[in-house]
Amino acid sequence: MSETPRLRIDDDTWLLVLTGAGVSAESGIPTFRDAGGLWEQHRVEDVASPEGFARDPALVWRFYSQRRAGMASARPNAGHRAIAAIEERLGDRFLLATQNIDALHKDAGSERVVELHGNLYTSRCTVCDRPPFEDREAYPDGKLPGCGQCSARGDFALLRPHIVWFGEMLDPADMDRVQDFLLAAERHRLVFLAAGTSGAVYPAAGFVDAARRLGGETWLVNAEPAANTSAFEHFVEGPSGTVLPALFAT
Ligand code: BV8
Repeated sequence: MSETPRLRIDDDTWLLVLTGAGVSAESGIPTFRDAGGLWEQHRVEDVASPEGFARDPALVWRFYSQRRAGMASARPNAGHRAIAAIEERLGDRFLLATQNIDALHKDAGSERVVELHGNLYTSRCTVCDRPPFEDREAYPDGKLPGCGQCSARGDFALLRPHIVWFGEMLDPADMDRVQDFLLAAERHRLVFLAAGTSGAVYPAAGFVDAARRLGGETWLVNAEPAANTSAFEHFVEGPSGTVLPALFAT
């Protein structure tokens, strides 16, 4: 593999990292759009959309319960650890926005994390105003989990994964956090690095355009060219578990 170009991180660098399913691939978690990926077994509309959930909630709960069960043995890889280490070095000049719903960034020690698409281990009630809560249960096939607060009142209300599905808005507070970081970074040396993402899903796939408009330096680390590779100044092709530690090396 050709020598990895050096990403300059200096005292004025503000680094925004965006990750996708590819950074968890080396931890054994299937991606969405690679061969054998999650979407191969399912139509996106059926398992990651509110319409699909309304049509067949048992199928959606089976899809997310399988992913919860599949995560049990997963551990962070060197890519996750490299991202946590650069956060340690940069402090509030760093922010991680992840499209991933697994816990591997937090398990690796990342703290300044925006979970753009939600969290696999969180559920919420489809009826009452109970805040989203931790739920690690991989429900048995066909089980439709109900809200404990609603059932205490004698009502059955279906739980849903606290996930942003296609056609659903991302949490405005999350988007504001990314936007505020970019605006604060404008007065400094902004670097935007995306890793392990096909660049297929918006609004995350548009972050590179926002970074460029603000004069930021842009990097893509991916196993193959992504849908928006041309928007990046630098493209380093390779596995994130190898490339990120090299790229962030002091
Ligand atoms: C929204 C659920 C407002 C959680 C997900 C037309 C134009 C523009 C936008 C739209 C449009 N029509 C509709 C939209 C909006 C839509 C969208 O972008 N659609 C796309 C498909 C066109 N977006 C939305 O609906 C978002 N909401 O915009 O609201 C709105 C509403 C309606 C209409 C317009 C606007 C909500 C988006 C969130 C959807 N939820 N998932 C879950 O189950 O996980 S998205 C899903 O895809 C996952 O969250 C995943 O994170 C995300 C992106 O996928 P990637 O992470 O990139 O994974 P992928 O498998 O694709 O790629 C992995 C990459 O890694 C590959 O390139 C591979 O080569 C690489 N790789 C593999 N191994 C490695 C590696 N790289 C490095 N190292 C390795 N070892």
